[in-house]
Amino acid sequence: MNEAVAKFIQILSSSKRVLVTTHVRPDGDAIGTVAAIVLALRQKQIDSTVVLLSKLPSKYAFVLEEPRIPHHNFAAGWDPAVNLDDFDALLVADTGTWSQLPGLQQRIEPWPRPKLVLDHHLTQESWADAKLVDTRAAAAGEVAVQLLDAWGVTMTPEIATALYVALVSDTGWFQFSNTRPPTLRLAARLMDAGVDTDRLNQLLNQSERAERIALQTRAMQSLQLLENNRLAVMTIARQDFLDTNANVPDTENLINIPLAIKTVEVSVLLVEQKEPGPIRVSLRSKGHVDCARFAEQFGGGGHARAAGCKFEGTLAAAQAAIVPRLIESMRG
Ligand SMILES: [Mn+2]
Repeated sequence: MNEAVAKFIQILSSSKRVLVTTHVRPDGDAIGTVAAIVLALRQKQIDSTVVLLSKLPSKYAFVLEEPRIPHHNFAAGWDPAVNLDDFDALLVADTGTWSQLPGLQQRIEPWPRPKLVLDHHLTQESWADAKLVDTRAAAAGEVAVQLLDAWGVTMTPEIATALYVALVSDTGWFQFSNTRPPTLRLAARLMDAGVDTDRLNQLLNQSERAERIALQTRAMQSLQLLENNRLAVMTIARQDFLDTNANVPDTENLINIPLAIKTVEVSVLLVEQKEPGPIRVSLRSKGHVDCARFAEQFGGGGHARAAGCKFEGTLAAAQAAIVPRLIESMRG
């Protein structure tokens, strides 16, 4: 057995209660992986509580709500109902960096209990007591399966559904280059375990709010094609959220739209937050530019084909700082 997996099992099986969390602005992989882990812990008679650092996106609410997974939202600060003394370990899924866990570092760093990181991102820090990181995995959900299988967890329809959400979210329904044969074999195994894929397709792809489509229209109207149509730049301003009545989670996947254009190699989306705060910059590449390396110049990170960073300043200043640097790295 993999050493990290063994350490995870040793720490988790000697815990009575585990605090489980994931990165800010959780996506389907984050929520699905967290749900699968909580359900696995439940099977092992280990109690757990989920803390989210952002509001649970309504699209993914069913993943936690259907199996009645208790969760707290820390978006507005630490919920006093969650007392760290009540927990024997912390498990962080789908990130390994404090910057993706705003508000947790001060509380967790001095906390003398084991901290576990289960992740598939390249950008990592070394504060965890045990790390199960597989950067080849398309989703953190794939990494979670390594743990669940080694621990002898039964693949119930509920766990399989949560993991399927994780997989489809990070692979764009098995379209992105991170989809490997093991990803598809796992998907088949999850279907065998009882996933209703048609229901998930309707819940995840055919349940959009009209407000989101209105925001998408605004983003697409902002589209600029630079460098002989190789670089796509889209912006969303605070006013766009106000005019369309959309929310920050409604920006998910917008960045992928310009990649439909044949000539586009890199897509960048700059989002001015609804509340005062830094500009959020997302990057996607078809392969030529390493997005993670680029984002690291601005204190961000991620994967080669998908990364992000934050920029303190106005939307225009962020655009002026980032776009010329991106053009430079596309020429380099
Ligand atoms: Mn992920």
